[in-house]
Amino acid sequence: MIKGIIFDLDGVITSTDELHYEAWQALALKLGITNFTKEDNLRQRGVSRLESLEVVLEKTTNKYSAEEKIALADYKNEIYKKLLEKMDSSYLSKEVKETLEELKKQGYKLAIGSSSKNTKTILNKIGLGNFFDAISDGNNITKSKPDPEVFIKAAEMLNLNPSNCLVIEDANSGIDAANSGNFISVGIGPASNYLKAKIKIKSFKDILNIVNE
Ligand code: B16
Ligand code: MG
Repeated sequence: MIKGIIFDLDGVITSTDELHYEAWQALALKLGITNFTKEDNLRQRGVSRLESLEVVLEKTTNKYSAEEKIALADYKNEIYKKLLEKMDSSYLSKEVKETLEELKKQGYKLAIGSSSKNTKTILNKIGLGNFFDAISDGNNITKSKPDPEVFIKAAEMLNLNPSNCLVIEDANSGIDAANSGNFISVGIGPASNYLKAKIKIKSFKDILNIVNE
Protein backbone atom coordinates (compact mmCIF):
# COMPACT_ATOMS: atom_id res chain seq x y z
CA MET A 1 0.00 0.00 0.00
CA ILE A 2 1.43 3.36 -1.03
CA LYS A 3 1.33 6.02 1.70
CA GLY A 4 4.15 8.35 0.72
CA ILE A 5 6.08 9.56 -2.29
CA ILE A 6 9.70 10.67 -2.22
CA PHE A 7 10.84 12.80 -5.14
CA ASP A 8 14.32 13.35 -6.40
CA LEU A 9 14.79 17.07 -7.16
CA ASP A 10 17.22 17.67 -10.04
CA GLY A 11 15.73 16.21 -13.21
CA VAL A 12 12.43 15.19 -11.59
CA ILE A 13 10.78 18.22 -9.97
CA THR A 14 12.72 20.73 -12.04
CA SER A 15 15.33 20.82 -14.79
CA THR A 16 18.34 21.95 -12.76
CA ASP A 17 20.19 19.08 -14.44
CA GLU A 18 20.68 21.46 -17.40
CA LEU A 19 22.18 24.12 -15.11
CA HIS A 20 24.47 21.54 -13.46
CA TYR A 21 25.68 20.59 -16.93
CA GLU A 22 26.33 24.21 -17.87
CA ALA A 23 28.35 24.81 -14.68
CA TRP A 24 30.41 21.60 -15.05
CA GLN A 25 31.05 22.50 -18.67
CA ALA A 26 32.42 25.89 -17.56
CA LEU A 27 34.74 24.19 -15.07
CA ALA A 28 35.86 21.68 -17.70
CA LEU A 29 36.78 24.49 -20.10
CA LYS A 30 38.70 26.30 -17.35
CA LEU A 31 40.75 23.09 -16.94
CA GLY A 32 41.34 22.88 -20.71
CA ILE A 33 38.93 19.96 -21.13
CA THR A 34 36.98 20.37 -24.37
CA ASN A 35 35.44 16.90 -24.67
CA PHE A 36 33.12 16.88 -21.64
CA THR A 37 29.78 15.75 -23.05
CA LYS A 38 26.09 15.27 -22.20
CA GLU A 39 26.84 11.55 -21.93
CA ASP A 40 29.41 12.23 -19.22
CA ASN A 41 26.89 14.52 -17.54
CA LEU A 42 24.36 11.66 -17.34
CA ARG A 43 26.72 9.83 -14.99
CA GLN A 44 26.75 12.89 -12.71
CA ARG A 45 23.01 12.67 -12.08
CA GLY A 46 22.18 11.85 -8.50
CA VAL A 47 25.75 11.59 -7.27
CA SER A 48 27.44 14.07 -4.92
CA ARG A 49 29.29 17.18 -6.04
CA LEU A 50 32.75 15.67 -5.39
CA GLU A 51 31.86 12.41 -7.16
CA SER A 52 30.53 14.46 -10.08
CA LEU A 53 33.87 16.28 -10.22
CA GLU A 54 35.65 12.93 -10.71
CA VAL A 55 33.61 12.40 -13.90
CA VAL A 56 35.09 15.66 -15.26
CA LEU A 57 38.62 14.83 -14.10
CA GLU A 58 38.54 11.48 -15.95
CA LYS A 59 39.03 13.65 -19.04
CA THR A 60 42.43 15.01 -18.03
CA THR A 61 45.79 13.49 -17.11
CA ASN A 62 46.40 16.35 -14.65
CA LYS A 63 46.42 15.30 -11.01
CA TYR A 64 44.79 17.34 -8.25
CA SER A 65 45.20 17.13 -4.47
CA ALA A 66 42.17 16.67 -2.18
CA GLU A 67 42.25 20.40 -1.35
CA GLU A 68 42.46 21.37 -5.00
CA LYS A 69 39.48 19.13 -5.74
CA ILE A 70 37.43 20.87 -3.08
CA ALA A 71 38.39 24.24 -4.60
CA LEU A 72 37.36 23.01 -8.07
CA ALA A 73 34.00 21.74 -6.74
CA ASP A 74 33.49 25.10 -4.98
CA TYR A 75 34.28 26.93 -8.22
CA LYS A 76 31.62 24.88 -10.03
CA ASN A 77 29.12 25.49 -7.24
CA GLU A 78 29.65 29.28 -7.43
CA ILE A 79 28.85 29.18 -11.17
CA TYR A 80 25.87 26.90 -10.48
CA LYS A 81 24.52 29.24 -7.77
CA LYS A 82 24.76 32.18 -10.19
CA LEU A 83 22.72 30.15 -12.70
CA LEU A 84 20.18 29.32 -9.99
CA GLU A 85 19.57 33.05 -9.44
CA LYS A 86 17.65 33.20 -12.70
CA MET A 87 15.24 30.45 -11.61
CA ASP A 88 11.66 31.36 -10.84
CA SER A 89 8.24 29.71 -10.85
CA SER A 90 8.55 29.17 -14.61
CA TYR A 91 10.99 26.38 -13.73
CA LEU A 92 8.08 24.43 -12.23
CA SER A 93 5.95 22.95 -15.00
CA LYS A 94 2.17 23.05 -14.86
CA GLU A 95 2.13 19.24 -15.03
CA VAL A 96 4.45 18.81 -12.03
CA LYS A 97 2.66 21.49 -10.00
CA GLU A 98 -0.82 20.08 -10.64
CA THR A 99 0.24 16.48 -10.05
CA LEU A 100 1.89 17.39 -6.72
CA GLU A 101 -1.21 19.29 -5.62
CA GLU A 102 -3.47 16.37 -6.57
CA LEU A 103 -1.28 13.86 -4.69
CA LYS A 104 -1.37 16.08 -1.61
CA LYS A 105 -5.15 16.40 -1.93
CA GLN A 106 -5.43 12.60 -2.08
CA GLY A 107 -3.64 12.42 1.27
CA TYR A 108 -0.21 11.12 0.32
CA LYS A 109 2.76 12.28 2.37
CA LEU A 110 5.28 13.95 0.08
CA ALA A 111 9.03 14.37 0.54
CA ILE A 112 12.16 15.38 -1.32
CA GLY A 113 15.15 13.01 -1.41
CA SER A 114 17.97 14.85 -3.18
CA SER A 115 21.76 14.68 -3.11
CA SER A 116 21.89 18.44 -3.61
CA LYS A 117 23.04 20.86 -0.93
CA ASN A 118 21.20 23.58 -2.84
CA THR A 119 17.78 21.93 -2.42
CA LYS A 120 16.15 24.58 -0.21
CA THR A 121 17.31 27.45 -2.44
CA ILE A 122 15.87 25.69 -5.50
CA LEU A 123 12.54 24.85 -3.83
CA ASN A 124 12.17 28.46 -2.68
CA LYS A 125 12.94 29.72 -6.19
CA ILE A 126 10.25 27.59 -7.83
CA GLY A 127 7.62 28.34 -5.19
CA LEU A 128 7.69 24.99 -3.35
CA GLY A 129 9.60 26.20 -0.28
CA ASN A 130 6.83 25.17 2.13
CA PHE A 131 5.10 22.48 0.10
CA PHE A 132 6.71 19.18 1.17
CA ASP A 133 6.12 17.28 4.42
CA ALA A 134 9.84 16.49 4.64
CA ILE A 135 13.12 17.40 2.96
CA SER A 136 16.08 15.05 3.01
CA ASP A 137 19.02 16.41 1.02
CA GLY A 138 22.79 16.66 0.62
CA ASN A 139 23.01 18.47 3.96
CA ASN A 140 21.70 15.61 6.11
CA ILE A 141 23.51 12.63 4.59
CA THR A 142 26.99 11.13 4.82
CA LYS A 143 26.69 8.72 1.88
CA SER A 144 25.28 9.71 -1.48
CA LYS A 145 23.20 7.66 -3.94
CA PRO A 146 23.43 4.71 -4.77
CA ASP A 147 23.46 4.43 -0.96
CA PRO A 148 19.81 4.57 0.22
CA GLU A 149 20.56 6.93 3.17
CA VAL A 150 18.88 10.00 1.68
CA PHE A 151 15.63 8.12 1.06
CA ILE A 152 15.72 6.24 4.38
CA LYS A 153 16.04 9.59 6.19
CA ALA A 154 13.12 10.96 4.16
CA ALA A 155 10.93 7.94 5.06
CA GLU A 156 11.88 8.35 8.73
CA MET A 157 10.87 12.02 8.60
CA LEU A 158 7.52 10.98 7.11
CA ASN A 159 7.21 8.23 9.70
CA LEU A 160 6.64 5.63 6.98
CA ASN A 161 8.17 2.27 6.06
CA PRO A 162 10.20 2.28 2.82
CA SER A 163 7.96 -0.45 1.37
CA ASN A 164 5.03 1.98 1.59
CA CYS A 165 6.85 4.69 -0.39
CA LEU A 166 7.42 5.35 -4.06
CA VAL A 167 10.76 6.93 -4.99
CA ILE A 168 10.64 8.95 -8.21
CA GLU A 169 14.07 9.17 -9.84
CA ASP A 170 15.73 10.25 -13.10
CA ALA A 171 19.15 8.77 -12.25
CA ASN A 172 20.22 5.13 -12.35
CA SER A 173 22.15 5.72 -9.10
CA GLY A 174 18.89 6.89 -7.50
CA ILE A 175 16.99 3.81 -8.69
CA ASP A 176 19.74 1.59 -7.23
CA ALA A 177 19.50 3.55 -3.96
CA ALA A 178 15.72 3.14 -3.83
CA ASN A 179 15.89 -0.60 -4.56
CA SER A 180 18.55 -1.25 -1.95
CA GLY A 181 16.50 0.66 0.65
CA ASN A 182 13.43 -1.51 -0.16
CA PHE A 183 11.44 1.36 -1.71
CA ILE A 184 9.27 1.04 -4.83
CA SER A 185 11.51 2.63 -7.46
CA VAL A 186 9.94 4.62 -10.29
CA GLY A 187 12.15 5.65 -13.22
CA ILE A 188 11.40 8.80 -15.21
CA GLY A 189 13.43 10.57 -17.94
CA PRO A 190 16.77 8.78 -18.50
CA ALA A 191 15.95 6.26 -15.73
CA SER A 192 12.75 5.22 -17.51
CA ASN A 193 15.02 3.06 -19.68
CA TYR A 194 16.78 1.52 -16.70
CA LEU A 195 15.95 -2.18 -16.32
CA LYS A 196 16.24 -2.06 -12.53
CA ALA A 197 13.45 0.55 -12.17
CA LYS A 198 10.48 -1.38 -10.72
CA ILE A 199 8.02 0.95 -12.48
CA LYS A 200 8.84 3.07 -15.53
CA ILE A 201 6.88 6.20 -16.42
CA LYS A 202 7.00 8.53 -19.40
CA SER A 203 5.49 11.58 -17.79
CA PHE A 204 5.24 13.05 -14.26
CA LYS A 205 1.44 12.86 -14.22
CA ASP A 206 1.69 9.06 -14.66
CA ILE A 207 2.37 8.94 -10.90
CA LEU A 208 -1.39 9.45 -10.47
CA ASN A 209 -2.02 6.21 -12.40
CA ILE A 210 0.37 4.29 -10.12
CA VAL A 211 -1.29 5.44 -6.88
CA ASN A 212 -4.80 5.02 -8.23
CA GLU A 213 -4.25 1.48 -9.53
P1 B16 B 1 24.86 20.09 -5.36
P2 B16 B 1 19.39 15.03 -7.16
C1 B16 B 1 21.92 15.80 -7.44
O1 B16 B 1 20.58 16.12 -7.17
C2 B16 B 1 22.27 16.03 -8.91
O2 B16 B 1 21.55 15.13 -9.73
C3 B16 B 1 23.74 15.81 -9.09
O3 B16 B 1 24.09 16.04 -10.45
C4 B16 B 1 24.51 16.75 -8.18
O4 B16 B 1 25.91 16.51 -8.29
C5 B16 B 1 24.08 16.52 -6.72
O5 B16 B 1 22.66 16.70 -6.63
C6 B16 B 1 24.75 17.47 -5.77
O6 B16 B 1 24.25 18.76 -6.00
O7 B16 B 1 26.17 20.35 -6.01
O8 B16 B 1 23.80 21.12 -5.67
O9 B16 B 1 24.98 19.84 -3.87
O10 B16 B 1 19.27 14.54 -8.56
O11 B16 B 1 19.79 13.99 -6.15
O12 B16 B 1 18.21 15.88 -6.72
MG1 MG C 1 18.08 13.67 -10.25
